[in-house]
Amino acid sequence: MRRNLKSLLKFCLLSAVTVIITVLVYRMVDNNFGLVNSVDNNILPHPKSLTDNEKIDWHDYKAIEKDSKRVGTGEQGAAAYLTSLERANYEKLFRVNGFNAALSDKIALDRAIPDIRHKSCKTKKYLKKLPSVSVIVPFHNEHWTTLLRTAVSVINRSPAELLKEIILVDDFSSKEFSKKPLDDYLATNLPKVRAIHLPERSGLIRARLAGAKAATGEVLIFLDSHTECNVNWLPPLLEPIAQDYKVCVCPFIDVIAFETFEYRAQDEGARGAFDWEFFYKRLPLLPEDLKHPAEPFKSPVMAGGLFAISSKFFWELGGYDEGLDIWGGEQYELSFKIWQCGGEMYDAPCSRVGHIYRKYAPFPNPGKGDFVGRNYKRVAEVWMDEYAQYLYMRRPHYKMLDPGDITKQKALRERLHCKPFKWFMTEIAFDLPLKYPPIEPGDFGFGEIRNLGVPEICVDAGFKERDQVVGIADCAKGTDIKADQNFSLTWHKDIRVKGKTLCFDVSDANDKADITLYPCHGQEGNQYWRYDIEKQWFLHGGNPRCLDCEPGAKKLFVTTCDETSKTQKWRFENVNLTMLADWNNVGKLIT
Ligand SMILES: *[C@@H]1O[C@H](CO)[C@@H](O)[C@H](O)[C@H]1NC(C)=O
Ligand SMILES: *[C@@H]1O[C@H](CO)[C@@H](O)[C@H](O)[C@H]1NC(C)=O
Ligand SMILES: [Mn+2]
Repeated sequence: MRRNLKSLLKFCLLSAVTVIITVLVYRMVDNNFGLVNSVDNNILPHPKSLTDNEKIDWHDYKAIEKDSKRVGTGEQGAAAYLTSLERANYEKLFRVNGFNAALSDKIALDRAIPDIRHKSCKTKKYLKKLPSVSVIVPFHNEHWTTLLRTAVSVINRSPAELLKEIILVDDFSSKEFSKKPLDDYLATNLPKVRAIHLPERSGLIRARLAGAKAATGEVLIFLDSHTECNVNWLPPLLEPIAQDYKVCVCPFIDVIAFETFEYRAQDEGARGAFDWEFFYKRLPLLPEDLKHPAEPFKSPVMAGGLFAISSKFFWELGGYDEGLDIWGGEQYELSFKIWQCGGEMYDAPCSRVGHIYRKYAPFPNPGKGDFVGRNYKRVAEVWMDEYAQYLYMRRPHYKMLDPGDITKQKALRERLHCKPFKWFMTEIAFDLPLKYPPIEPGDFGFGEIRNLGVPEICVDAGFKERDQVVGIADCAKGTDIKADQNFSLTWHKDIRVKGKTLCFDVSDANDKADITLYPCHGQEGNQYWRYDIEKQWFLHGGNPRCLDCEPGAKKLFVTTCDETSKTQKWRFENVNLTMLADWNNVGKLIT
């Protein structure tokens, strides 16, 4: 009995020592990634308490409970409407804001919005020790209540101990309230919020820089001036930065409808990208991202307006290029810099922020010529190496634009030993060229589509618009009748009406289904077509049906393929045999 007790004690002691050693080794390894050490490289790793890695539930259940009970106009993110009596100001305010500002004035600044996060976000814990935050909100003539609602939502939905300050950067607004009335309002009602007033119109980029310079928090979070932060938005943005200060994190951006202020998701996430005219685009999530819907996933570029970055890393990267004017291209500049110069960028699905997408931009053109083009050229010249030519191919006048002095930016790239753009394209945006090829392949075929069973009949779009059905008509070739019978089978594997971005779309799975014109989405699916040159078939969809017609009824449709049918055979006026033979590889071309 005694012997047993002794050996049991020995065993316990041994186990305890093993556990302690394991924990210590784990902590030592882990310490090297802590923000505390990274923020100041001069301080050697110091022993942290064993609770440093502790995770806690950051939800503010009291506030959630209180929000759940709110009722009234726009509460819970429901669509709201003005009564006919309230519409007096509607037109005037809509015109200067690009959204329904009169309605905004009817909605509480602290309204509740629905918690639409993935359900696993609701039980997720985050590091107890997170860095402090400065929220920076640049604005130019933002409407009073949308600006204040932005600040109020930050305050109400952020842990007070993490939120150091909110800085509203007034970019030389001309609206009355943006000066003293705003300062007074903030001083009385929102002590954590202050406004800085720029002495001249500086543009979005320089306004953000001015805010960042004034900020004292460890992490900078940039927000647009008409946003609303959702439940527990802050910890998911901060944790990846606490673990590695060279990480930039973006929230999911939800939609606040410009007319009704309804709050809804735009989708369940996508990776940021661009096409070669520098339009912001999105790429699908990767299979491994889909397996972890509450975990941050890597994104090649940010949408631009909403992101968190450590102040240390932001300034190591030189902030934004100060030569960028007004707006445009800054999201690419910062994203390329982050990736190429040793950082990473993530989207955090559990952090959601609503944003009013305006109906139109209400501000006049600043009268500075093609400043967006000049910005793009700066970004291209400094960061994109040989890939810059693909932008210039589409916008040849960029070659003539003067990007200004870029020696400082080039020196920064040297100094930080930033990687080439080719590395970014092959490692981070590796699937971008599939969807947005630097050099677009030609068409598989184009011209008239003539039936072989009834050779005087051709496919005819009849000058129709979206959502209208495509039919057949007498072939117009060689006659002077105006006709709409010219189509391309593009490398996207869709059929487009010449001169329009309308595609042949079949959404009906019946045995006999209409073909409708719908804006081309380049995603195959409903718009996928293949031309089989041997059988002379136009095949639609992955479970293919064949293009067919009923000449008497003048009807065009897709139906089950039939080797013996004559009306299913079509002659396509011009085809590229090389491309057709290489069908499966087209669209996979990476140059
Ligand atoms: C049809 O469109 C192509 C370009 O897609 C053009 O080259 C061709 O001349 C057009 N054909 C007719 C008959 O207009
Ligand atoms: C057919 O496509 C190939 C590959 O894209 C291209 O090189 C060739 O010029 C095209 N031929 C014609 C006649 O357009
Ligand atoms: Mn905006």
